[in-house]
Amino acid sequence: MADKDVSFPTAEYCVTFPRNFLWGAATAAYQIEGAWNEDGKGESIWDRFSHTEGTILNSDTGDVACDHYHRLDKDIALMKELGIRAYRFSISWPRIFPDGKGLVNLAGLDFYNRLVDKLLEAQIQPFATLYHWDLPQPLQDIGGWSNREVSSYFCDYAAVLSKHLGDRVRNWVTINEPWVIANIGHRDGLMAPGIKSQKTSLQVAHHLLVAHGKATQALRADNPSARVGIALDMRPTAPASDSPEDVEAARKTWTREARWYLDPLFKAYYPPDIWTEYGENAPIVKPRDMSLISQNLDFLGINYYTRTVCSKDGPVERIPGSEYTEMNWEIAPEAFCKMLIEISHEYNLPPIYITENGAAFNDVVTTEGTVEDTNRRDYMRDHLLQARIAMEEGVNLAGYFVWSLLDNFEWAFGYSKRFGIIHVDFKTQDRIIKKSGHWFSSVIKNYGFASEKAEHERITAVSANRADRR
Ligand code: GCO
Repeated sequence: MADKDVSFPTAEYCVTFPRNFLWGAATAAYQIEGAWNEDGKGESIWDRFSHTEGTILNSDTGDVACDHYHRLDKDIALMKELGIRAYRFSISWPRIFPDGKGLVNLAGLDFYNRLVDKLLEAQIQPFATLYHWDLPQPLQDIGGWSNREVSSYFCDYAAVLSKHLGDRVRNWVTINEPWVIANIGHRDGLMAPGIKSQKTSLQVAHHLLVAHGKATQALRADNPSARVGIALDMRPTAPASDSPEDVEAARKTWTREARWYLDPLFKAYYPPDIWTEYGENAPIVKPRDMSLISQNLDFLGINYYTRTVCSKDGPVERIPGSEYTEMNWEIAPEAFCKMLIEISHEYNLPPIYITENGAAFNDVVTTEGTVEDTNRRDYMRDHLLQARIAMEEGVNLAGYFVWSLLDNFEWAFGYSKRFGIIHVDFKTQDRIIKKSGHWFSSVIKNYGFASEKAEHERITAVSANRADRR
């Protein structure tokens, strides 16, 4: 393969993106902020979970994480240096409401006020996620997301943020990855709050969608120009063989994981076959819930990392010939393109943002103090290439946020998995922009990247083909 580093202006062939394509980076509060009990912040379910013996690899916690809470200026300066146009961060609910409801903690609000002001000063658009998994522990004590009342407290929390930040924050993501919250947190018990019940997980999933619907209304009530979306984790499936059993396993897995959210959001119903299969575990749904859930959205956020190859006996761990990241996730950029095209045909979708895409690799700091993560750069490049092909196929893709800005606390894996385009030394808190970060920066500046002739021709061919079909 030709050197992928060829600098853009001199490259003979290139992959270019529209001028208004939004380039961003993403993080989440518990994974980077630290300051877990400072300035009046309450305890979250992730504080409780990570402080419980045996839950997190190496007994790591997010107590300090990247210490971003105290290093705001430095981190925004790094984003500015990279030329990032938008920053997707999450707000820690227990910083705003230490008890989950009731009294607002002004110091917590002040932190996000400063963050937003400084981002705007640096000409970086804020994309605020309201819920990236850190529920206030007092709300878990009354049942957490399995208690429908929590969706009303979430709505109150959204209203407070809209009132205080809505004059400057235009883009809001309500809930991040409802499937993971419901299934890994409440069915498998591997993430906070560590519950193991299929029935609870399905009710939680429904209440998360209800909470999304209520928050959407609250965000728009005060600020009619607010743009609201949700971020879904999406793993397309492929059958391990042509056998009808494998094909059916792939279809069912996709229905349980992706359609279970896409159908209510964009068609106002749950997939009937899986609903029947869940039997008495199916969630309690109240009248009007489905219209609340399926309100028009301004964008759909998609978090994409990998695909699942399904056989009748379960997911296939290793596909011969495929490459894998440190998470043991197959690198599957073509499945990304295919999925974007398929869902765009099937659903009437608003513009899509890739709200997360990235990879964990074992990074090494060289004696020169650099991180030569060519593997991560290639991962991003290959996915961006496929994103660009999907756009030529008619997918309404408006932006791309890399996961993640910084190496951070990777949930049950603690600090053992590095996803950042900026390296963090967790002892000294020193930051180093990795090779992938420098590359991403050049992509933003140049609206694209140097490519091989074949890649360039592929995009031109898709484009011509589509024009013919019109
Ligand atoms: C998720 C979360 C992120 C993760 C990232 C890598 O997708 O699980 O949104 O917080 O860190 O996805 O696993």
